[in-house]
Amino acid sequence: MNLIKLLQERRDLIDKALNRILPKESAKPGKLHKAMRYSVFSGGKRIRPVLVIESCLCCGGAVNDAIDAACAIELVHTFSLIHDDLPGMDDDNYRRGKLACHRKFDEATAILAGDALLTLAFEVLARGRAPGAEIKLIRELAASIGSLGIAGGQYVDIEYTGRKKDAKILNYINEHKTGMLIKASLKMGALASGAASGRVKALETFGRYTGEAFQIVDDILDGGDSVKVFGKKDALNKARLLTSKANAALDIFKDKADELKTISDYLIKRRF
Ligand code: GRG
Repeated sequence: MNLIKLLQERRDLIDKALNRILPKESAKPGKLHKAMRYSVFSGGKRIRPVLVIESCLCCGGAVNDAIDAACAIELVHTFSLIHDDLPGMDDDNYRRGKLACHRKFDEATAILAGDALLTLAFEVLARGRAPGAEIKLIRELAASIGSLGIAGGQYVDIEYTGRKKDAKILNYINEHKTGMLIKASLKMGALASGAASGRVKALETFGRYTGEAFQIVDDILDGGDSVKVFGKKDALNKARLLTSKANAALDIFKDKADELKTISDYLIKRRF
C-alpha cells in the first residue's frame, strides 16, 4: 500500500464532497459563506475524515456510506479551530500559516462561520447516506463535542492557563480536547457501515489510543504541554505505546485493518 497516495486520494474525495456541501459564496450572506469556505479549505490534513472512511471500509462498508460522516467530522473540526483562535480562547492570529478566520474577516463573522459549520455538520448527518444509522451518528457526534467531550477539554485547558498541569490534568485535556473527535471518527465510520457492536467497540478503542497519541505528537512537534509534563523522550515512548495498544485492538479485523494500522504508525512518525 502506498500510504501517501492513499491519503491524497481520500483528501481529494473529501474536498470534493465538502465543496458540494458548503453553501456557495454567491449565496446570501456571501461574506459568511466566504469565511466558512476560507477556513475549511485552508490546508487541513483531513486526518479525521480519512479515519472515518478507513474505519467504514475496515468493517466492510463502502466509501459512499462514510462520506457524509467524514464531512461532518471535518466541519466540526474546522469550527473548533476557528473558535479556538478567537481572542476569548487562544487568541491566535494565524492558523496553518494563514490569517485566522477572525483576522482575515472579523470576530463576529468568525463566530458565526464556526456556528454555521457546526450546525451544517448535523444537517449533513441527518440527510446522510447511511440509512438507519443517522440517529446513532448524530448522537455520537453530539456526545463527543459537548461538555463531556471537546468543549469540556477546552474549558479545563483554559482554566489551567498560566498554571502548572500535572499528568492527570494533561491526560484529561488530551483525551477530551483532541481525543474525543478522533475517537468519534473511528466509531462513526464503523456505525456508518452498519457494523455489529463488537466491531464498533474495537474501532472505538483504536480511536481512543490513537487520539491520545496524536495530541502527544502534536505537542512534540510544537513543544506543547506533553513535552513539558513528560519530557520529550518519555512523551514519544508514551505515544508509541498508545499506538501499539491501538493497533492491537484491531487484530480481530485481520488484514482488513492494515490501512488503519499503517495510518496510526504514520501519525506518530509525522513531521508535518
Ligand atoms: C466542538 C462544541 C465544540 C466546542 C469546541 C474551541 C473548542 C471548543 C475546542 C478547541 C479544540 C482544539 C482546537 C483542539 C486541538 C486539536 C488539534 C490537535 C488540532 C490540530 O489538528 P490537525 O493537526 O489540524 O489535524 P489540521 O490543520 O491538519 O486540520
